[in-house]
Amino acid sequence: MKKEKTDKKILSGAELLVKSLQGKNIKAIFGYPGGTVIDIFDCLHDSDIDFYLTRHEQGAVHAADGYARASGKPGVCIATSGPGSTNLVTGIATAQMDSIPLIAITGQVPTNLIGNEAFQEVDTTGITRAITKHNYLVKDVDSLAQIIDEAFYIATTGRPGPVLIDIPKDVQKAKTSNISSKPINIPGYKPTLMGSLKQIKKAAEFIDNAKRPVIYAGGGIITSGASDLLRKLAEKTDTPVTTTLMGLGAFPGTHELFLGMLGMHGTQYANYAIMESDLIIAIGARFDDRVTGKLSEFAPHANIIHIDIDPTSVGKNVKVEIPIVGDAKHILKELVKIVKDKKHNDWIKEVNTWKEKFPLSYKKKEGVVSPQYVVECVREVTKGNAIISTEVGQNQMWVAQFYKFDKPRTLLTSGGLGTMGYGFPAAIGAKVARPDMPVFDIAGDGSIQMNIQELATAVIKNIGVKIIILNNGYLGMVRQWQELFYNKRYAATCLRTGALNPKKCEMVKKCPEYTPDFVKVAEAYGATGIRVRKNDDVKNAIEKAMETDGPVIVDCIIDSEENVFPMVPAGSSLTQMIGGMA
Ligand SMILES: Cc1ncc(C[n+]2csc(CCOP(=O)(O)OP(=O)(O)O)c2C)c(N)n1
Ligand SMILES: [Mg+2]
Repeated sequence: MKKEKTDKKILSGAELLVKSLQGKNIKAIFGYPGGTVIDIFDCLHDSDIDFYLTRHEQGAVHAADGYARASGKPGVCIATSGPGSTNLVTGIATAQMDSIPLIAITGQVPTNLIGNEAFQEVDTTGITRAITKHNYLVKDVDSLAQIIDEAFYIATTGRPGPVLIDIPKDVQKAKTSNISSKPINIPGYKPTLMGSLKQIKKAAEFIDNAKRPVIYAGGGIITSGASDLLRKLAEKTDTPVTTTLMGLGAFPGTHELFLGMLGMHGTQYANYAIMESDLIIAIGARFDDRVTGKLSEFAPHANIIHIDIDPTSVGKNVKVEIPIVGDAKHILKELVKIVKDKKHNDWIKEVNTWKEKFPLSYKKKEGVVSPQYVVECVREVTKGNAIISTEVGQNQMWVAQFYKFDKPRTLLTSGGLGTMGYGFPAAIGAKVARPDMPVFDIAGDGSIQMNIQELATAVIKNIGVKIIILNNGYLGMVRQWQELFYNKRYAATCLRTGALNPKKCEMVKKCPEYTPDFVKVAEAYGATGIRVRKNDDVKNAIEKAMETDGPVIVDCIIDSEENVFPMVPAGSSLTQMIGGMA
C-alpha cells in the first residue's frame, strides 16, 4: 500500500529541484529572488537548506564559488531571469576561467513567451554558452531530474566548471512523476582519469635523466587533491617546485624546495630556474601568458612533460615532449612509484644562490603602512591557519608573494578572469563552508567597492569575515602600469578624484581624506571598522579584528606609490625582470 504511494509520487518542477538539491546534500544556497523564481523560493521556504540572501546576484555567484573553492564541493547560486541572470555573468566567467564547480540556477519566462521579448527575458543560455562548461534550458519538466543530475556530474568531474540550469516559470509549476534519473551516460563527455602508463614511464625516464628539473604546478593539483603526492615527487627526485597563482597552497610555502610563484610577479629565482631548466614537469597548469612571458623565449633549454586532465590544454601554448592526459592524483601516484631517488646537488645549489641573491623584499616606510608587512602579519597572527581571499590588483600580488600558503584551498583568488569584487563575497562563501577557519579578504580600496553591499549579508548572518583594505587611494595596479609604461599619466586611476588628469584636478584639495570612509561604511552596515596608519599598529589591529565578533574592516593606509616588484613587463621574457634585486 505504502509502496504504491511512493511509486506514484508527483512533484512540481520547483519541488523536484529542491528535493534533488537536498538529495545531493547541498547545505547552503546563495541567491536573490525575483518573479520567475518565486516558485523555487516557495519550496525553499519549507526546506532545511541554509539560504543566504546576498545584496547583488554577483555577490551570490562569487559566494557560491568561494564555498566551492574552500570546501571542494560544488557551490550553488540562484537568480531570477533577465537582470538577475545577467548579474551572474561575471561570476560564472570567473568560475569557468579557474575551473570551479558551480551550479547556477536561473528562472526564465514561461516557455510560451520565450522569444517574445517578454518582461525580464534574456537568452540566458545564449549569453552564458561561452562561459559555462555546459548549460541547459529546461523545456519539459519530465527532463528536469535527469538534467540536474547531469549538471552536477559535469560541473564536478574532469576539469570542473560552472553549469547553468535555466528553468522557465511554467516548468517550475508543471507536475511530473519523472522524479529520478537514469545512470548518466553523456556521449562525447567521458573525462580521462587514468593517464597512459606508457607515457608515465616515458616521463619517469626523462625525470631520471634530468639535470636541472623544475616542477611547475597549477590549480589542478588542488582540484585533484594531489598535494601530498606532489610533495613526494619533489622530495624523491630532489626537484624544486614553483606554482602558478592558482597553485599556491598546492606545495608548502615554507618547504626548502619551494620557489614561490613564477611569471609576471613571480620570484626572480622561480623565473631563472625555469629559464635554466632542462626539464619542466607541468602538472595541472596551462602555460597562461602571465606565466610564460614572451612565449618564443620561454624555457629555451627545457623538455616539457605536461600533465593535465583537459586534453585541450595540453600542448596548447608550448611545445610538449610528453603529454599525459588524466587526473593529477592518478598520474602522480604511478609516477612517484617508478621514478628513481635522486639528488641534484649542483642544481639545488645554483637555485639556492639565486634565492639568497634575489629574495623578495620591501622597505618599511615611515608614516604609512607597508602592504607586504600587513600580509606577513595576517600570516603571523593566524599562524597560517586561515583562508585568505583577495581582490584583484596589487593587493592580490602582495598576498601571492608574501603570504606563504602551506595548505591547499586556503587561497581564493580570481586568477584567470581577474575579477575585482570577487574577494569579499568569496570570503563569505568560504566562511559558510568552513566556519571553523578564520577567513580574511585582503582587498584593494577600488575592488572592495565593487561588492561592498555584501556587508549587509555578512552582518545579518553574522559571518565573521575580516576585510583588510590595502588603501592606496588608487586603482593601484593600473597606476603602476601608467607609472612604468605610460609616463606617469594617471588617467582615471586616482580614486580620490576620478580625474582623467589628477594633476589638474582641484578635487584633491576639496574632497575629504577618504571617499568613502571605510570605517564609517563598516559602522553604517553594523560591522566594526578600524583604521591603521602605521606599521606599529598593524598587528594589534589584526588581533583585534580576530577577537571581534562578526565582520570587521581594517582600513590600512598605504603609500599610493608603492609598487609590486619584481615584474616581467607584458610581452617580455622571464629573465627581463624589473624592480628586483640586481
Ligand atoms: C571588474 C574589473 N574591472 C577592471 C579591472 C582592471 N583592473 C585590474 S587591477 C585594477 C585596480 C584595482 O584597484 P584596487 O582594488 O584598489 O587594488 P590595488 O591594485 O590598488 O591594490 C583594475 C582597475 C579588473 N581587473 N576587474
Ligand atoms: Mg587601490
